[in-house]
Order: sequence, then C-alpha cells, then structure tokens
Amino acid sequence: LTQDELKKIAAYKAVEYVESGMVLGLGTGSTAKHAVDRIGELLRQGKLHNIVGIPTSTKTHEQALALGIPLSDLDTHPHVDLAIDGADEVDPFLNLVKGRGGSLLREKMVEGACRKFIVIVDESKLVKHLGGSGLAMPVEIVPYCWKFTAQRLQRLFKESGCVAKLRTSGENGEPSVTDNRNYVVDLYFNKDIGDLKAASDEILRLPGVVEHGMFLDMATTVIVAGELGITVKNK
Ligand code: DER
Repeated sequence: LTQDELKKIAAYKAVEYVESGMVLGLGTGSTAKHAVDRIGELLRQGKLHNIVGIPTSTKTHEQALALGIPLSDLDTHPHVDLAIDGADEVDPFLNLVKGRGGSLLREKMVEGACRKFIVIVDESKLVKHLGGSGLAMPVEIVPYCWKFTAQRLQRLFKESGCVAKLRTSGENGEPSVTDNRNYVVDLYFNKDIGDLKAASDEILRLPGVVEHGMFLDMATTVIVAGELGITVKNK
C-alpha cells in the first residue's frame, strides 16, 4: 500500500465517527484532504446531512466549498463536536507535532474548541519523542523583526542543538506567509525536545511568537493506518 493509500484508509475510518447534525473541524494537509472528500461524498449520497464545517485553512475552505459542505467559523460555532486532522508526528502519549503545512494556528484554535479531536496518520508519523526525528517543529511568528525572534527561539533550545530557519516559498526565497499574514520559523532539533510543556511555555512567552506546532494533550483519538491494518488509540 502506498503512503497515500494508508492516509486515505485512516481518513475514511475517522469519518465513520461523523454523525449527521455535527459541527465539524475540517483539518488541513494531504491526509485530512481525504477525510474532507469523504464527508463531501457522504453528504452528496444523502448518507450524512446538516453538517457544518469549520475549515482550518483557506485551502480546506476552498476544498470544502467545492464539495458543497456548508461552512461556518468559530465566531458562529465556538463549540465544535468533532475535528479530524492529520499530524506530522505522534508520540506514545498522543502529543503531536503539526504545522508543516503552515496551518497550525487555525488548526490549534479549531481543534482546541472541539469535544473530540481525531488525528489521522499513516504509521510513518509515529515517533518515540517529539522533535527528535530531525524534522521541523514549526512556530508561527509576527513578521516584524523576524530575525530577532528566530534568534531568541534558537537560543531557547541551544543545548538541544536547535537551529531556527525561516520558512520560505517559491524560487526567489520569499518568506512563506500564513493565512493570518504571519511568518513561520521551523525549529530543527538534533535530539528530542524533552519536557514538552516547559518547551511550549517558553516558546509562547516570547513576545514575537503567535503559536507553535506542538499540540499537547489535545488529541482524543489517533487512527493509524499501517501495512498490517488500522490501529485506533484512545486517550
Ligand atoms: O500542517 C499540518 O498541520 C498538517 O495537518 C500536517 O500536520 C499533516 O499533513 P499531512 O497529512 O499532509 O502529512
């Protein structure tokens, strides 16, 4: 099975938890895309009805709109029944790294407002510790004096050999800009982050920081699709 087929299997399994009448947080990324497609399909087939979707990015907003999924936002629906979204890393305690797609702020807002948050991953996302895989841990920051903020982030985790890199897009290396008109600094650790809560607090205390990609104690269920089948992990 290809990685995308595994992502689709996990996504379809998660949509089985969707009931008619729900207000749904719609995730962002290649795995969540399958879940949003599936919700649109079930609505079209009349197997689901009066669903309201709260998209976690303009990209998901456009996808859901094209599928005819009725959309709203957190101002109108401050309490969300269920969110389904992917993740970049999942540790054994269901803590996540998210945001490599750059949507972490709206994802964390929507998923933080949910009664249930189902994470859908293929087995390659499972890690022992967050941040140790050498992949990026994203931090959304304001554009003003981004170098100053990036330096302060890097210094925070000096002993973890942390390197902070501004996320750029396109060939001319312009800074990537999020849906909220902010920048993203990716933190690269050469060993795992250790005390996640302490790291989270220290990052959020920096005045130029908007939000980071560690989703601690937020997932209620993680659905993992692997070669040997589907595993459902509950908090
Ligand atoms: O950027 C994000 O937060 C995405 O949800 C990411 O965590 C998972 O993206 P993927 O499903 O394309 O791997």
